Amino acid sequence: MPRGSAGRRVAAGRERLVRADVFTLFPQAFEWYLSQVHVRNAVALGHRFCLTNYRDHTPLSHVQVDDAPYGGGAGMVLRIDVVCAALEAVLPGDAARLKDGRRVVELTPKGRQLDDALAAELARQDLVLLCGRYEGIDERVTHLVSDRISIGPYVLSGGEVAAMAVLDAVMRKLPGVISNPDSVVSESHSAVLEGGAEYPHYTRPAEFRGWTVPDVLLSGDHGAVDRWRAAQVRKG
Ligand code: 6GU
Repeated sequence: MPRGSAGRRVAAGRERLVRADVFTLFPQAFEWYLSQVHVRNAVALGHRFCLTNYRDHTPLSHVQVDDAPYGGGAGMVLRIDVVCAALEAVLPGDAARLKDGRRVVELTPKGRQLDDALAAELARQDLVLLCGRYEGIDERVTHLVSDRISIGPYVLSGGEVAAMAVLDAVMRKLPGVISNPDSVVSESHSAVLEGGAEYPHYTRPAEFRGWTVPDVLLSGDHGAVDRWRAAQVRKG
């Protein structure tokens, strides 16, 4: 792969460009995340991140997006007609066919838990992330999605924080996005480390409040440093 003048990898023409669409009632929640340097790197390479507010495309009056649950009970449910209208307003074709060419993901605590392998899988195709709020999305969303993903065994107030976790894990898998590609390959939990944690990092000062840095890291012996790091990874 060619390298840019700053030593950064630049996308070769054959690199696939990914489009990630996020559907949410709270697009402003993503502003900080999308301004981060890694995201801007990805956009500069030609990847796209598109935010859509369900509310901007609702076919209902009074910008209604949710409704009381059939059968009664607490909370409100995001309507399936509203979700379909938003999808069909910004992506081509029937909402139920979108999953044929891309991963369409509902963020839900009932989903499959995100891990590194799933992030790598998601990075290979265009991505649509559907965030729910309130009690979630009408269960008929199952007709639209290829995946239901959770980020862990706890309940969040909405899918937005989870969507950012998914986006970030996926984006780091896109070639050229991380300036130093070695940092992606050796990163925690990737297959190279066989699922183990990354080795510990230290920087200056070498001593602070009596807290020291392992001598081997100050030794200048790169072979010894590599062996120490490998041993740390194995220890987990
Ligand atoms: Cl994806 N959504 C919500 N609401 N809570 C969660 C989650 C998702 N993953 C873990 N907890």
